[in-house]
Amino acid sequence: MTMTEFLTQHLQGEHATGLAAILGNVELAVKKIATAIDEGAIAGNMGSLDSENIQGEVQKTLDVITNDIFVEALLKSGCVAGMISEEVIDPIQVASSNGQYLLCFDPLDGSSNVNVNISVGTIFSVLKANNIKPELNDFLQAGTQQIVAGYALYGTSTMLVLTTGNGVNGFTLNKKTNQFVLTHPNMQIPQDTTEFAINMSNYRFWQEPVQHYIDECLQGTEGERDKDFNMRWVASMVAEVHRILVRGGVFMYPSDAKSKMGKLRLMYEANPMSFIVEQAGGGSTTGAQRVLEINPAGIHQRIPIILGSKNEIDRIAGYHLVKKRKR
Ligand code: AHM
Ligand code: MG
Repeated sequence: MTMTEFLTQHLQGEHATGLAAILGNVELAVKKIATAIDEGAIAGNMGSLDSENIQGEVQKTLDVITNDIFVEALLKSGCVAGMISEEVIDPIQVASSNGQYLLCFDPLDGSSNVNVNISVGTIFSVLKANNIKPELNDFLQAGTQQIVAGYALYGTSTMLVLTTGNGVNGFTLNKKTNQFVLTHPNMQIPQDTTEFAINMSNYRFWQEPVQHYIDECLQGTEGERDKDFNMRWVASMVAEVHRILVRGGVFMYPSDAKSKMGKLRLMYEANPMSFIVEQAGGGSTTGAQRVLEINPAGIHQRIPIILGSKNEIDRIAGYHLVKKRKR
């Protein structure tokens, strides 16, 4: 079944027409981005630019190319009133639009991987526009308000994984037909896991609950957990979340002494991924709070995030709670 056929069958209610248009254009954008990434150095798409984004990170050539592809495709949907992107400081207002939706996206997540030919992704989410000419405040909605969230993974295959609030489905790009095909219906994250993903080089900066959890994992059969754990770190959140959707695991970018609010951005990284993970039966927390319930203070706000297999997430949240009680 193609993604278009799937959406025709599954999108229902007041949002069906608008979301079909938006997702059709997301699909087009993702195909174009996949081609730009595939062509890489041949098309002169590699390397960095002189510019920086709002987070002060040097922009890669592909950061800008992929942002432009996404904006251009979504402008065509006619349903989007405004957009925010990791690569653009202010909200993008769609001047001539009667659009009823807002789009939040990171066009190229994990872009430090691009020049070394490792998987990257695109993350997006759709909110209802309460205003035809949306201002910054109109975007500041909690993650529970998301109507759709998804990511594209440019890995060994190109995939699009989506939730419309009714489970999670994964589609693989068939390059022969140029169509996304349903290959991963109703994705479910196993409740238990023995795999974790965290940037271990930050160990000395973490707070005690995270250190405690990782210490236990490292002790394996010789410690409290009485089982050995495995570790992965791709440095691409999309690749880590995809692995967790396929075989379980925990992904963490927690708050630490260097970056109190963590590294990842709430509105176009943490919220869409948390929506997808919860829809697949997993959990997502800052340690102290469910990510989806946070009221954003800014469109580029950062947030600590710990997500994945439900029983492990509950355990880590429990460690944070114990620490809070001791204070
Ligand atoms: P980016 O949006 O600038 O690519 O940064 C987000 C990425 C995530 O995909 C990944 O989990 C993290 O940054 C990697 O961080 P680190 O450089 O500490 O490994
Ligand atoms: Mg990013």
